Amino acid sequence: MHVASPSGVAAAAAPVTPSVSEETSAEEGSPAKPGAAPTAAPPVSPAGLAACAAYILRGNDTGELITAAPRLYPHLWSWDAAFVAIGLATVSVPRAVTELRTLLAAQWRTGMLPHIVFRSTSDYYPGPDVWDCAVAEAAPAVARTSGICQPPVHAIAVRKVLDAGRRRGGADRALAEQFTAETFDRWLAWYRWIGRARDPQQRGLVEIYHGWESGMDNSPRWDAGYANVVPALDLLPPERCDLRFVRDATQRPSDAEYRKYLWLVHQMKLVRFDEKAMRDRVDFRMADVFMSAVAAVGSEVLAEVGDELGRAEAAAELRSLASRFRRGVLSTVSPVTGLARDRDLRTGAWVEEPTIGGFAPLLCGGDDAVVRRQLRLLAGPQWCGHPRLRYALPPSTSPDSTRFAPRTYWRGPQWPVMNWLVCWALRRHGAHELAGQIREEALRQLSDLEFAEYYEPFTGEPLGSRYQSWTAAIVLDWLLEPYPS
Ligand code: 2M8
Repeated sequence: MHVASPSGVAAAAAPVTPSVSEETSAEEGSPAKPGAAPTAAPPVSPAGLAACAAYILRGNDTGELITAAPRLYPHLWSWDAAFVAIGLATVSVPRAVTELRTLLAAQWRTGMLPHIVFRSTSDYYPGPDVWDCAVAEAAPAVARTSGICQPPVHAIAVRKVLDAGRRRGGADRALAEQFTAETFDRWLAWYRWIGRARDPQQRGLVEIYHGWESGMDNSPRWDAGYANVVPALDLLPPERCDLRFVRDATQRPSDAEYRKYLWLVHQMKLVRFDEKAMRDRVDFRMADVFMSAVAAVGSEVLAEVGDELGRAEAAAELRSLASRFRRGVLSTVSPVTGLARDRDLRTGAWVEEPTIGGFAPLLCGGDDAVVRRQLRLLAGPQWCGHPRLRYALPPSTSPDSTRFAPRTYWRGPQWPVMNWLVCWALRRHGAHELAGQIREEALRQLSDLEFAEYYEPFTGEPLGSRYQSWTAAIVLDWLLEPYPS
């Protein structure tokens, strides 16, 4: 990995508290200037950066919930909420607990945590009326939600909230411990659901029926799967809501992709979101290796919490789930590239595209030789050490891929939240040096104060939404959590 230049955050000479200017404020929709060089990062102290991050979360807080972004994503997204809680835990344990409770209140009777929990008002497509989850037997009565799921990172958030409460002591400790004990069975039901409903044949691989479930919506990981999705109806609305807020359409999925996304929702609705029927009737069915790794590590983390609560039986069950998913992930590793691979369950074909999803074994571990090879790959010239990168951070798709698109969403840009997750996993495996370098580079990138959803890897230009909640949240964790240097 090329050596990180001195951090703009850590090396800032003048501890200037940054103010958010009109120009950057809420302009998720600012017309993009393709190829424009980013402006120089303003000098900002760690305290200033953390204050800005907290300010952004405060701004995105509707009282009901913290929206994933101020305008582009005006609702609660499942895995965003987990990362948001991780950040909130550093500044307010009670607010972090509330966020997780809001998500849990929308849990389906099956145990599934839905990928979106909708607020009462909506300026997002497809909104609750399109999803129409009331047709599903298992949908909750108290909340309007989508009918699919997202990666189960939530146990990490529960762990972080518990640790933060214990560190702070007093009422925070009492609240965090009470919350964890009281909700443990709800989280357990969620991981059980993943194992039962999404890995019915116990391959150790999570099946998904929509790219949205992966959280990496239009990644080249799903191109083969989407090639089989042929909409019989054109469900695209006359105006794409998302393009009102991100006006450079190249940063978002295309209309053709959106038609497929909406067609899959339509197909799911026809079978009333019944999990068995969805498996057979929906045109998209992929084994998602990254989500499987998240399921493995999430189950493991929840098992550790279970141990502390004296829930030995549940902990053993979670550990066996974790080892099933770990084995599944390792079974997909290409001996040629060293990367883990998704699989199209309709055709049996492996997906060979080099994307960040290929680093699934770094998340869940399980084979030291595979992990060592992945550490070298991650630091090497196809990834963080690519000579053209402005910041030494993993792009969502390797720049060496023919499908790499530096401005397009999950097809190339660097995602701060992914950097955080990779960093967290590296620390868990004891790779503190590489984790420290990624943290430092990521904070340098984020000292532009845009808190963008994703970044152009060669220029560092902020892309997509600005003031994205999970971006602000991970900044808080990185700056306020006591990490080894
Ligand atoms: C993006 O996905 C939503 C659909 O779920 C969208 O594009 O409208 C993804 O980046 C996803 O991972 C994320 O959870 C969501 C909200 O940040 O936005």
